[in-house]
Amino acid sequence: MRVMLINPPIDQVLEEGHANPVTTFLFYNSAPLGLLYIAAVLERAGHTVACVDAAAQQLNVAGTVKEVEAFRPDVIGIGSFTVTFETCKKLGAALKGALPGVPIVLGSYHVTLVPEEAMANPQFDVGVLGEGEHTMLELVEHYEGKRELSDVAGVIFRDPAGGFVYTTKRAKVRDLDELPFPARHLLPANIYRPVPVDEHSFPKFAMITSRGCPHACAFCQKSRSGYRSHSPRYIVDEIEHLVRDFGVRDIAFVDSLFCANKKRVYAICDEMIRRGVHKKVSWTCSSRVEVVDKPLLARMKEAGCWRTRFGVESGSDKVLDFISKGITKEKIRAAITAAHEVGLRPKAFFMVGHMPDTRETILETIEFAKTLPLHDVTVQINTLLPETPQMELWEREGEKWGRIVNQTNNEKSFWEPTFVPWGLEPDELIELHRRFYREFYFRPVTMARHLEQVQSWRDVAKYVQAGSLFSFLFFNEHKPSLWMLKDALTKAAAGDAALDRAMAAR
Ligand code: B12
Ligand code: SF4
Repeated sequence: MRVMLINPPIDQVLEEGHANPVTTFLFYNSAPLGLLYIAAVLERAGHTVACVDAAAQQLNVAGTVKEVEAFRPDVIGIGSFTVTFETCKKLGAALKGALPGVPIVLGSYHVTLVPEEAMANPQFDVGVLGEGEHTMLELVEHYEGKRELSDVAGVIFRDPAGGFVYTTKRAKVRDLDELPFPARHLLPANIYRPVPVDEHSFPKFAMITSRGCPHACAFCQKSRSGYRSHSPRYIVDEIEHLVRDFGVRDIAFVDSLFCANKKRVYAICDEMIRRGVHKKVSWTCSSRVEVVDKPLLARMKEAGCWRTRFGVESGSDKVLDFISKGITKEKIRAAITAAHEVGLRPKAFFMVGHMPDTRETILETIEFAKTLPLHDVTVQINTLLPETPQMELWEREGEKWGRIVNQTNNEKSFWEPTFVPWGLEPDELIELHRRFYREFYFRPVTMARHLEQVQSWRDVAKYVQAGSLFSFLFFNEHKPSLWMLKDALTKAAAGDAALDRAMAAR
């Protein structure tokens, strides 16, 4: 069968100006691996698959429909993110209008988290809950007439008599190594550009080496989601495939938690070094602060790692405790200092607007971040998403903690307030969020750490891009105008052209 898989557009976000360019950049920087794993499993079974990443290919709804029509699919699958769900609904309706006989399957995060709300939209025929590889394959078999819909585990559909039907729960893929590598050949490789400060060498691809997370941070949808890992052999095989078939020189391991335990990380590093891939690619990964120590970080560096990203979230022990982060300021300092000392250019993720946050705890967090030897930070505004421990708390204790100020899905981009703790105002939260970036980056020590990295014109182009993106945070108060957005992206594109020329000259 002919199957079309789509990562939906983000045009509504752009049209309504709800996202700033930093957010917009986040939508383009890595291929949708979940979709590509499904594509690979379908191709292995002999189906013909095409993919559209409308967000990265900058297609609007009409442009996406045109691509789909040209492919003439028998089945369409669309991934659903909360922040893009409004556009996803529009796309589903437009596709139903254009290709009324073609079933549309909705998968990924949003339908998994709020199945009935998502499937109340009649343009979607079936919803896939959780991991999609085997479910989508069986659904395609159903549309071929080879099995009943009720025999496909892990789906939801509307009952013609009213209400919804859930089939039996789909077990998570136990042995990840049984999966083929994501079908990256189905999407153009050159459309994905890292955020400039996360750039090291090109081409840079994303890879997943594990799924799920055993921890239970209050804000996170991966909380208590179980943990499974690919074997070091599979991981290094995939790296070799990326180097051989795509010329990849840098890899972002985008697992929820790459450094889940020391043994796994040592085993991966050992295999990389044994097979010599550390001489061909560099890489970055995520970690919890309590998992790593200096010898492990040094081994990672030896195996090609150039950056570790740590989930820090707050600089207040009181807040860290409340969000069940399971770490302290002392542990954070130890891990980040060790990473810096071995040359891993540590980056940390923070959030402002946690339920117990006050102006004081946020200022404490900014001050704390400035005392750490960090090279970069990402700061987001806490957003209550379904199926997170903090959403359960909100549902139980609600207004004890604060208020919801924005309700729609497309505001849940993590860059504008949707929930505001008592004692703070939405504008104040925005101001503190922008202030965090300003105070962190506009310091001689941070600038010096970045200047040390400038070794070529390519690096200069990179920092021009970064500057044009960050200017929104520094000089524009709330929502950027589309003109500024266009300007920033044009400058980024000019930088990209310079990078392309540099790559071609290699
Ligand atoms: C890599 C990544 C990205 C990449 C690529 C995104 C993409 N489209 O795949 C980039 C950097 C671009 C990105 C951007 C954003 N991300 Co992001 N991202 C991740 C991350 C770290 C890994 C995703 C991944 O590859 N997982 C591995 C694959 C194998 O799993 P999977 O994606 O879940 O796919 C499986 C199922 O979901 C399902 N499935 C997926 N697609 C489809 C499609 C069909 C048709 C079917 C049937 C099934 C199906 O089957 C897949 C295979 O089993 C996750 C956290 C995590 N570790 O999972 C966050 C995460 C997905 N991102 C999130 C968010 C919020 C964002 C952003 C809004 C930015 C932000 N503020 O953080 C944007 C929006 C992006 C967009 N609309 O495309 C949230 C999603 C929350 C939600 N309810 O929507 C997550 C869960 C992080 C979190 N804990 O909050 N992200
Ligand atoms: S924030 Fe990180 S460590 Fe915490 S539950 Fe989510 S993925 Fe796990």
